[in-house]
Amino acid sequence: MEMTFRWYGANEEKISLQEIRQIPAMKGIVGTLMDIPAGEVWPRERIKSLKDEVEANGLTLKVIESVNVHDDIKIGLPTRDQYIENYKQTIRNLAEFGIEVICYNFMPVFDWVKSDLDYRLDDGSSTLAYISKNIPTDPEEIIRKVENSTNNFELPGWEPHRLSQIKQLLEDYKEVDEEKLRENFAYFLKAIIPTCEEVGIKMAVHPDDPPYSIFGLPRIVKNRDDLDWLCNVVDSPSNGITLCTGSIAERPDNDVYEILSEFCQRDRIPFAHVRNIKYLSDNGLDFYEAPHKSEYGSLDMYKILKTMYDNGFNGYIRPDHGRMIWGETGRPGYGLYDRALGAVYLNGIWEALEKGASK
Ligand SMILES: [Mn+2]
Repeated sequence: MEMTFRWYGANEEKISLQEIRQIPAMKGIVGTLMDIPAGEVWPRERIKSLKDEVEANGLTLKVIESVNVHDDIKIGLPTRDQYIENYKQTIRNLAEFGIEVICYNFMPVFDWVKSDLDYRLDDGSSTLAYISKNIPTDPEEIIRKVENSTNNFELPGWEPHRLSQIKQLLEDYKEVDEEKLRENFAYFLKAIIPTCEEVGIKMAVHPDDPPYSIFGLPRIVKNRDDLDWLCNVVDSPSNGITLCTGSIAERPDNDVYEILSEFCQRDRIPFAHVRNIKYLSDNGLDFYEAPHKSEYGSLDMYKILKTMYDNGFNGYIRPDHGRMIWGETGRPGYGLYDRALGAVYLNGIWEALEKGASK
C-alpha cells in the first residue's frame, strides 16, 4: 500500500507540494493536467515537467486522475476513433514517464454530483453532501448551483466550457441508454487495453458518483455486477477499478466490504479512494461526507482496510475528500488539513494491520 494525495497542479492550487510532503508518511501525488481538454493528447513535455516538479519535492508521481474520456466516445459517434487514438497516445506518453495507474470514469455529462458543497456539521466544519430534495430537477440548475459554490476553483469533471453546452450534450445523449453506453464502453476498452498491456499501465475506472441514474442519464459502473461486467469484457490486469468506498457505499445495498474483498482477490484494484460517509436517511440516499474515523460515519474504516489487507491489496490509496476545518478555504472537498488527518488515520490502521499480522 502506498499513500498518495490528489494535487491539481501549481496553477490550480493553493496547497503546495512542500506542505503535502510534510504530511507524515505521504509518498506520492495523484496528478493531473487540468487544462487539457478531454480528447487531446497529453504532451510529453508537460508530463515531464509535472513529474520533475513533484519529484523535486520528494514525492512520486505514479497515478494520474483523471484522463477524461471525450463525450463522443461515450455517445459512440464516428469521431470517437480519433479520440481513442489520442487517448492511446496519452497512455503511451504517461507510461514513458513512469506512470502506472490512470484513474478515469465513464459517466455521461456529469461527473460526480452533490447537492451541497458547503454543508455545515455541528463542529462548525463544512463538507460535501447529497440531499435528494436539494437536487434540482433541471440539470442546468445544478450546474449554476455548483458553479456558485466552487470558491473560484475549477472542480474536476465540471469543466465550464463543456457544461456551457449542456443542452446540446443532453440532446446528444438522448439515444444512449444503459445498453448503448455499455457497448460504447466495451468498444473503448477493447481499443485501449492492449496499449496499456504493452506499456505497463493499469486503467482504473472510478465508480459512478452517485451510483444510480440521475437526470435520466444512464449509469453503468454502480454495483458489484457492473464491476464484474467490466472485468470480464476485457479480461486483463490492465483493466481495473479505482475502488472509491464513499461512492460505492452511496447505495447502501452495495456491500462495500464484499466488493472490496472480491475485486482485491481478482487483483483488479490498483488504486483506492478511502473515505467515510454518514447516511442521513433510512434509504441511505441522503448522506454527507464524514470525517474519516469510523465513529463519525456509517462505514467501518478498520473493516475496509482489513478487508483490503487480508485480500492482498498492494496498490495506491488516497484519502478521498476532506472537510474544511480550522478556517481553511479552498476547492470544496480538497482542502489540506482534513485530508492530511485522513491519510494519517488510514496509515495508522494499516500499520496496526501489518504489525498485528506479523505477531
Ligand atoms: Mn472517489
